[in-house]
Amino acid sequence: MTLANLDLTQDVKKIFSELGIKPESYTGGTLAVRSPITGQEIGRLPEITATDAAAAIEKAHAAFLEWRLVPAPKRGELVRLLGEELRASKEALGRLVSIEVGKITSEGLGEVQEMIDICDFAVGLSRQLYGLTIATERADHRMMETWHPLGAIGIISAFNFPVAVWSWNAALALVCGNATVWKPSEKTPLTALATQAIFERALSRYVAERNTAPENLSTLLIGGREIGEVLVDHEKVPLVSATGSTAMGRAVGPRLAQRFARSLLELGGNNAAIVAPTADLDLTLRGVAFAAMGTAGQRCTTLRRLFVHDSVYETLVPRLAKAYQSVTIGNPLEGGNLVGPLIDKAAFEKMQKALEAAKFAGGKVTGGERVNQDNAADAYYVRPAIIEMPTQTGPVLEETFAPILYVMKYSDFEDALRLHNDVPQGLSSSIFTNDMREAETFLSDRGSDCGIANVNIGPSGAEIGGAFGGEKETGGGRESGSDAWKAYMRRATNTLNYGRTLPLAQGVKFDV
Ligand code: UN1
Repeated sequence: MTLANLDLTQDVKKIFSELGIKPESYTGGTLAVRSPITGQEIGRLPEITATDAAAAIEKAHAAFLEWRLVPAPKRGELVRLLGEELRASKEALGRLVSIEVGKITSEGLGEVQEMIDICDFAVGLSRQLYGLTIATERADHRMMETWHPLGAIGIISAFNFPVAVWSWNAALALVCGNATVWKPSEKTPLTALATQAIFERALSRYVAERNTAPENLSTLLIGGREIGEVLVDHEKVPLVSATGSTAMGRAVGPRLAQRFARSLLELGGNNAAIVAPTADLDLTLRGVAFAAMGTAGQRCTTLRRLFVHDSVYETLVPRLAKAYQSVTIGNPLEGGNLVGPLIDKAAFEKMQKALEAAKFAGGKVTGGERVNQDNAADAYYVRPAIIEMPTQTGPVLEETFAPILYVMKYSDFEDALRLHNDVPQGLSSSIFTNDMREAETFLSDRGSDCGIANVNIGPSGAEIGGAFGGEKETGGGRESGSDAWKAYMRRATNTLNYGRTLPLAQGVKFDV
């Protein structure tokens, strides 16, 4: 079937009826949603007003006041059920992700798998919210740390991981004793609606099993920027976790700081890989191809800059260019296609602007043109672009959310390392090498300055077990695995005197 004849509204209807969502929740509203696969409208959602959003946040705060009293392992039980419901709805939600974002089927399903994985992680975590006991300088005293729930946590998510980002935050926030309030991207409210319905299923099972849970533990706010602002400015929201562009982070961060609320920022990346003389080139080729072209270049971890040693440049780069020419582009729901569409026309235009700027800066561009245009006028499919750049200038320093890979030649490892770090962003990074010194140097304190640094795998596709996030303009936040849970709790230091005297710290005397 050609794209022009494809009607995705039937698919959406089917998925929503499977999830028990009524048509009035996604038709007849003011927020139009388009599928990037065809460009056709697939839903119209009612939007919340700023006043109602503020009232919903108050209710979420009330939910937090109750939920924090439930023992953490019991809270974990709710997240366990959420994981089960996600398993049951994996096909449906994964397909909806593909329809709303344009991801190929395995990536749509992979996104739901990430949600399931973080639920499993959070269930274990619900029995491991531990603090330290610290040696005190006073006799008959004990000093310890206790971690307490924080409040109603704001979550602002981007279109490219429309549901996984919610789950990384929500699964942890919930076991940590918080309520959540979610403002998804305006481009992907359908998957948000579906996720909220799945959460509610888990919640009703939890309550049916005679557990206590307040209402409004998870709140979904559908709306535009002004609704995000309500969330950011609301005094009952102690933390906002925001994923999106650096520009968004620049707007959100200071507003939160103004009222001394916390921010967890996951902003732009400009991820690079170094291909060293000893690299396994077959493995490198596959690693680079997935990281640079996968998800049509629309991951924050997408590989955007490649530094290739001059001894392997002439072998690797033509092979890479060939892979770019032959990669299958088209309907992401059809098996066999590896590159789906860009999210919308604006994304296409930004990509073309970057290509122009690269040419102007002396870049040799292969690919980047629109394809499949005749079939669906409002869908934006492109051939991924590979650009040989003489130097790291102009658009190479920016994150363009599209499949563009800038390739640069190097001869000295230290030079490559310096250029690698010489961009404003600091999310993810890789080196392809079999030289132990290079690999270890890359991971060392004078190596990659990113939050994620890999050897012999690409920079994208991180597992949930590690802390995810980056430095510099990427915003400094960490979510998902490791001890990222600490961001969703407040720490209290407790000192306890079990003696009969009152020694003061630092030897202070104050006898009244
Ligand atoms: C993002 O693009 O916003 O590491 C997050 C990855 C995924 C997450 C990407 N696990 O590519």
